[in-house]
Amino acid sequence: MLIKNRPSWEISENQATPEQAFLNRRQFLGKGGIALGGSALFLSGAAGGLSTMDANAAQSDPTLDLYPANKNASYSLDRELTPEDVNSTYNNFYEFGSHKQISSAAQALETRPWTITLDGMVEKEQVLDVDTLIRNMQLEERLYRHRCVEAWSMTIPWTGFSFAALVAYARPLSGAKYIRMETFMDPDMASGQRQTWNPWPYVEGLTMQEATNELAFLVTGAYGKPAAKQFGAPLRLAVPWKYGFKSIKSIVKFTFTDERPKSFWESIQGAEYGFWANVNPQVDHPRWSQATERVLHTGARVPTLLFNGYAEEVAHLYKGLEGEILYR
Ligand SMILES: Nc1nc2c(c(=O)[nH]1)N[C@H]1C(S)=C(S)[C@@H](COP(=O)(O)O)O[C@H]1N2
Ligand SMILES: [Mo]
Repeated sequence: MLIKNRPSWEISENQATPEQAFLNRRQFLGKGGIALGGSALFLSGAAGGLSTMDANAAQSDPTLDLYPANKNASYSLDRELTPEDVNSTYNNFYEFGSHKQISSAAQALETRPWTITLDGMVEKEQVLDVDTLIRNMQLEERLYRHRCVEAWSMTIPWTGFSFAALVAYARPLSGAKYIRMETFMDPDMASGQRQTWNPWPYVEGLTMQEATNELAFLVTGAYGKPAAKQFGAPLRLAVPWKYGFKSIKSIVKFTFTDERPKSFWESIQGAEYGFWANVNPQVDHPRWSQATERVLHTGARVPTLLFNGYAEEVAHLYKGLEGEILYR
């Protein structure tokens, strides 16, 4: 199993597919998509394993008409996008297994009907149908970096809406300082949740300032269509200046609170995974260096940037907090 499904980051530099070959292949698949329709699904399915299944799931999505959303040009990047077939077959989603090849198992996730609860310190608690919520928000596409704490990275075309818009919609009370987010809990559906030693459901948290920062994004789609289940459909977070584990998937609840939430990973291993978890190449993980990262689809090792390259947008959020463990 492990030998057959060797993760891309284990590929040495000289074995990695040259960038040009990937570009050519992407152009080929792209053109095929226009000219061949159904057979292009077969082509990408053959190459990536799951794309046909993803495409079928996306086609039955009740919000399909909202895609592709307009690109927000403020969030473009100097990095090549991770090909969709690479991204959709290498995922971290412990609800469906503790390894990266969970994309098949994640198809068990039932994403409709799906409700989102807004509760805690808000003017009025609300339980919203996810499609009603999505249709009330302005969707846009943004290209974001994604840096896992395990030192691999991707670049993803997410579609979604700003977290600040959800906060406005929730009408929090002035005393609210944090937002605690929770993933679904359904051990019948998600085999990983039967592993009772983990503190399910998955929980994450942000400060109100972080959640309302322009970069905090609630993802509904990727690659120009509704999000594949393994990406954390129907609603997941993207906070690209933080390590990937902060970007909680398949959210069912946002709770406004004055208490700092304790996350899933903090509960499991607090010495390694803290509340802030901002990307910093100079602060090593207790068991490995964070100075560089392996670009998933090329295998190339590149320097990691402070706040994952987003210092201009977010560094001001952490002024005066130098005494805290901001980078773990
Ligand atoms: N509910 C939930 N959210 C989650 C995770 C998870 O296991 N469960 N894994 C996190 C980690 S460690 C990372 S790196 C990203 C992975 O997102 P991706 O599979 O889209 O790359 O999701 C994050 N969100
Ligand atoms: Mo991660």
